[in-house]
Amino acid sequence: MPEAVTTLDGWYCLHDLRKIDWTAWKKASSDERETALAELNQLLDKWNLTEQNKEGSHALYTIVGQKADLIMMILRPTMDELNEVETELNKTKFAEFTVPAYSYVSVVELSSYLAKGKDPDTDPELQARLKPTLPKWDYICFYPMDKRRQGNDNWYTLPMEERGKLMYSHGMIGRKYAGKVRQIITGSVGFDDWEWGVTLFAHDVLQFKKLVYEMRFDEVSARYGEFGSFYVGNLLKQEELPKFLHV
Ligand code: 76R
Repeated sequence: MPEAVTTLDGWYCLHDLRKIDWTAWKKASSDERETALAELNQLLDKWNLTEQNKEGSHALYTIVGQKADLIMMILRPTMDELNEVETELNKTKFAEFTVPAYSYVSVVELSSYLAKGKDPDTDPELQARLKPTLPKWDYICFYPMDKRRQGNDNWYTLPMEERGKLMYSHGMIGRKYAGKVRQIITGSVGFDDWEWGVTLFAHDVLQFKKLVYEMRFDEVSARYGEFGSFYVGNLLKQEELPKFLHV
């Protein structure tokens, strides 16, 4: 049996995608809308504090296209805290005006194909990658993916050495985008319907297309990659919420 790669696992992650029920929002009284916005702001203030204290992180983006209107990516040290955050959000007045679109549960993951010989509990670079403060770059791209398990194209029957070589080539392509695209890989085997969540952040939205396209020609993606739906969006700053929600 091929050896499983060891993974380093960091903060737990929820991608919470929602549509806004604009009809209900428009029908609501301005008092109700104000309360909803105030409660949302309170919650975001609390999350900001958690982020400042390095006890978690979050990112809020609007989604382009009909799959969703909003994406919230939330990181917390435990699955319990993640669940609490979700429930707290669901209890707000604002949540009454949202409709679930998609959600994804995973954990920040670094595989040890390339990073060897460092102590993950003390190494500051590894710690920063396992418990990241999410970049508030202008654009987000999120999609879930699997590694194929079919006939001769079975990632999980490849020897470790072969997978390591393929991942090296994958990493080399990725590195060309350093500073342009930041990727956060979250593992979801046993947690959700796909094996990984891929979250990318960029200053220039076109870099997502360039990176993902270039990777399609690399063997890891060309031969072994299976992909779910893609969600792309724009940064939604807290101070922009009133404008976004204005009707
Ligand atoms: O973590 C590292 O920097 C080491 C190299 C590396 C690993 C181990 C790396 C680098 N990735 C790793 C693991 Mn990746 N990555 C994806 C996608 O769309 C596609 O074709 C695939 C989706 C993108 C866009 C991407 C980007 N990566 C993984 C894994 C786990 C595999 C496993 O364990 O079997 C998946 C599923 C995955 C998928 N990757 C990079 C990037 C980028 C931009 C880098 C370079 C990071 C840098 O060096 O700054």
